[in-house]
Amino acid sequence: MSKFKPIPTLASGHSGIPERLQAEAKAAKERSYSLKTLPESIPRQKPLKLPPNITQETFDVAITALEKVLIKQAVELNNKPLVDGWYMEHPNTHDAYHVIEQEEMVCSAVVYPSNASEVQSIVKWANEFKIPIYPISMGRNLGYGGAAPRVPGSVVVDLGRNMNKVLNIDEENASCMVEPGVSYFKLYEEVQKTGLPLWIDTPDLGGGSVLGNAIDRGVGYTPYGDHFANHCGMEIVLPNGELLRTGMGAIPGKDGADNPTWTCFQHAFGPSIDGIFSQSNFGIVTKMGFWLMPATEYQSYMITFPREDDFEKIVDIIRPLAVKRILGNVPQLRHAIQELAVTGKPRSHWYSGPGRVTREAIREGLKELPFGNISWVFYGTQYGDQASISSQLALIKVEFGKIPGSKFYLPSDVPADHYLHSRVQVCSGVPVLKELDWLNWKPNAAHLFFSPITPTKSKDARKIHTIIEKLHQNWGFDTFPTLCVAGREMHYIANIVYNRADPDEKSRARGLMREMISAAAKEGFGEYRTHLLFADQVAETYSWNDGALRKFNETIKDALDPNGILAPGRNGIWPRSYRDQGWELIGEKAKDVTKARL
Ligand code: EUG
Repeated sequence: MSKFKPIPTLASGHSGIPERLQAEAKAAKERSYSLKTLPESIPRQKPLKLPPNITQETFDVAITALEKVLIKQAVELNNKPLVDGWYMEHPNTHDAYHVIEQEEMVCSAVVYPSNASEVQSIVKWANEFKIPIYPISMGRNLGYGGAAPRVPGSVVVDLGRNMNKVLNIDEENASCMVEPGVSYFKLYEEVQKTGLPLWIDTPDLGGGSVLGNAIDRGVGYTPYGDHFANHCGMEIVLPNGELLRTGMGAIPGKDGADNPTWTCFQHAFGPSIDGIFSQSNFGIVTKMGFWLMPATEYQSYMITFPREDDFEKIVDIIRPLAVKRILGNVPQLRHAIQELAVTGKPRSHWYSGPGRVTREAIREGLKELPFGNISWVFYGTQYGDQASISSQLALIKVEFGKIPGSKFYLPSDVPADHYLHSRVQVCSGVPVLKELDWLNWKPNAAHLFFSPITPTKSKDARKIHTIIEKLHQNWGFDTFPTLCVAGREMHYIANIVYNRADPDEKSRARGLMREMISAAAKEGFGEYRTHLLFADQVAETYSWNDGALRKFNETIKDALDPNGILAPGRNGIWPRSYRDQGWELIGEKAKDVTKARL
């Protein structure tokens, strides 16, 4: 008998696991908990965190008023013990992967709207009481802040719980329209139910919100992997409570229907404004359209490379293949250490000495795997009919074959439990859980992503890799590089895995993050996305011409949200009333985010 309650299923709630993954989820959770030394929760050390400048009395009045504007009794105070939980049972009260004290970045309450009109009411309520609200779709932005509000004491607006419908699947247009609480798992199941030959695109893990991930400009791995690029049409509640539709959705459909071209054409007429609602705090997206990919034949593969310094050659071979779109999706280049990590075995299985896992230990560990002493692995997938896949693969083999000792493998060449089989699923739009396993590297593991953009050119990629590698060495962390190839650029994702129970590790993770952001910026590199606590520092690196971009964002923010109620500080955008009050984590403050005003 398992000591755990069954993991919530999709049938029991929007955020649950599909039936097909029950057994796998149970096993993954048990592995994760077998390494956990932290208790499930500890008693709260601090009183309920109120919004800034709000007394208990005003807060009580405000909460009573908030309950009245909602159909359901749908407000919960955040006064119970905080539970980090597990991936499929994650909190909406704080960041499950806290990089500072668990209790520092918490909300005062969570509210659950049931429709856009209730979201409008909540926004009006926030303006009336001057209480900051922090919308989440599902709160699985893990590694980037999870469900935590940047301003503690904010009221989290959990859109997903009651707004989780796939509103439409359009067979002919190959598109869909979703609400914030639709996960990749759920969209996949819903598309399967239609029996239509359509694919969704999923990131490495399937629990996240399709809408939320896209407005954070997340990435998946089919040819539709750029999620924001493949969205079409948004409905948005503005910070003044007004409801807006973008793109062709701004034209009223006949007799009150949705406009039939809403999910066909992105830009419509006039300025293309969808982008300003991604990675911002300018509006709450309540509906979003996405293109689905017509199902096709496909072939996944992996190529291994023996030497560390094959890196340059690999990158320069990838570039023309990617730019010519012979590589049709978002392939990944990973370091050999990830081959060890993704087995799910803890770090201690591979290395018990002091400091970082040594190259020697990686070499030894690789003997347990089928590929010998490798340094890099390229995970690719080709699409189309068999004839085009064959001709693409022939080209790809010739190109990578120029690197001595490189080896090409199909899924049929590797053992049934090898990670390549998981890539086969992800790269054909089947959401999985497998990627969770490499979090077992450490006990009580949490992770934090450092995500710079590098041109797909060997010199640049080497520069970024060297910065990351050296600073990981300085701060005592193993380096986990995953390069997600978009084409002319690659998202270099360095995953810092740390033990949540160890304050020293957390402090070093913060130091490492801070120094990587700053060292990368000195060379002209910047991040595509970051954890909430580093958003100010990253936003500040986009400083060209005396911070023209920041000023532009502030102008929009102040015009749309004069009371500064919507997610203040998200992506480094602070409303006027918060600016220069000590909130921005820049300059001296960036040196120790624990000293921040929180
Ligand atoms: C990954 C990729 C991302 C990201 C976080 C994680 C992949 C990890 C391309 O974007 O933001 C294996």
